[in-house]
Amino acid sequence: MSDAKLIITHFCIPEHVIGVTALGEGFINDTFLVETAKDEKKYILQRKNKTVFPDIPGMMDNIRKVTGHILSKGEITLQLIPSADHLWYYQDKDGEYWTCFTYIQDTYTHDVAGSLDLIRAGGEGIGTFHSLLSDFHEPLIDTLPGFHNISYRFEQFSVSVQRDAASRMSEVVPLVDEVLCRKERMLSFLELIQNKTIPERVSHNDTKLSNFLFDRNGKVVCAIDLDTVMRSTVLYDFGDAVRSYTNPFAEDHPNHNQVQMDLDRFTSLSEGYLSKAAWFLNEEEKTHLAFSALYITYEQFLRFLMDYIDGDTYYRIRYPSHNLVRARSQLALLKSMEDRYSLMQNKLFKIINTL
Ligand code: GN1
Ligand code: MG
Repeated sequence: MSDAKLIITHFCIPEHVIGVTALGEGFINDTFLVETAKDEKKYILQRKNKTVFPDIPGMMDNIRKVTGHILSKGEITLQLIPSADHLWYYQDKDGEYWTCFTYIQDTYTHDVAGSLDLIRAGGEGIGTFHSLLSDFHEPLIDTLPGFHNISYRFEQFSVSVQRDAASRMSEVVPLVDEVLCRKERMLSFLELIQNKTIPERVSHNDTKLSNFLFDRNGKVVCAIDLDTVMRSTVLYDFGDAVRSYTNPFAEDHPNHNQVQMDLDRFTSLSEGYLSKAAWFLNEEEKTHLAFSALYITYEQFLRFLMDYIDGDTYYRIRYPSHNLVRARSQLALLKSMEDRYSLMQNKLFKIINTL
């Protein structure tokens, strides 16, 4: 891989760079923290995954438009740094795409939500993000076509199952059955999106907890990882947040018996989200908030399982069965949501009626 220290010289950073170090454990991109001689001025450098993202210039244009819209309202968001060629990315001699944006001081990320207050704040952050973009009308490209389209995911899944590239199918037959037995129900939700009963808006499409920056008081500062900002339903974001925030354990928790959709967490998240978003959601959206959680958790279960069957070609893994553990963990979460579905609906009904 190209040297990140050399790459950073291709971006318009006025301060003297003193260090570039690898940051975090992204599943998809490689991320670096750039430190400068000015203590308070830091940047994030990222090598975007061009196997995952087919049109990185188009994706960066989406991000520029959306962050520009948020900035124009005087709100905080990541700010892109242009390259010396006045582009929102730099392409190195190996054809790799790099991007750079501001680092926001005194902010924190979390992998697992430790308190109901944090969960409520996360819900508010997602609702605020949607709300700020509810009057955004510029065109956006479809960065990852079919990203949350379960019909497309079924097609991919069926190819993976047929191919059995890593000869792992014999291990996962019961899990494949768990995918197939829910297929029709998931397709009927997709139908509501495709026939526009559930409207298209601007959404983040990856609202797991760790994709938001929090301040020291536990309030959301802004959304990060804007790679998947596209036009789609905001229900995908709510659903992904329920998947991520209501499970007291990480998404790859190995003890599946402990994984569950915790109703108190769900209530705090929903209260936070709806306090900021209820004003623009239509009745169909409100009615399907709870189901969106099942849909997205199901999709994530399918995607982890598919990657295991494929031989771990998409998600970065830390150990050989990592994707299988992730898939089992998401299935446990999904089952818990199914068991508590009517409780989730009742909670939402109460929250909406007391707003
Ligand atoms: C990936 O980029 P990151 O790590 O925030 C994935 C999401 C999954 C998530 C599961 C582009 O998100 O769809 O929900 O992992 N992003 C992409 O942790 O596939
Ligand atoms: Mg991402």
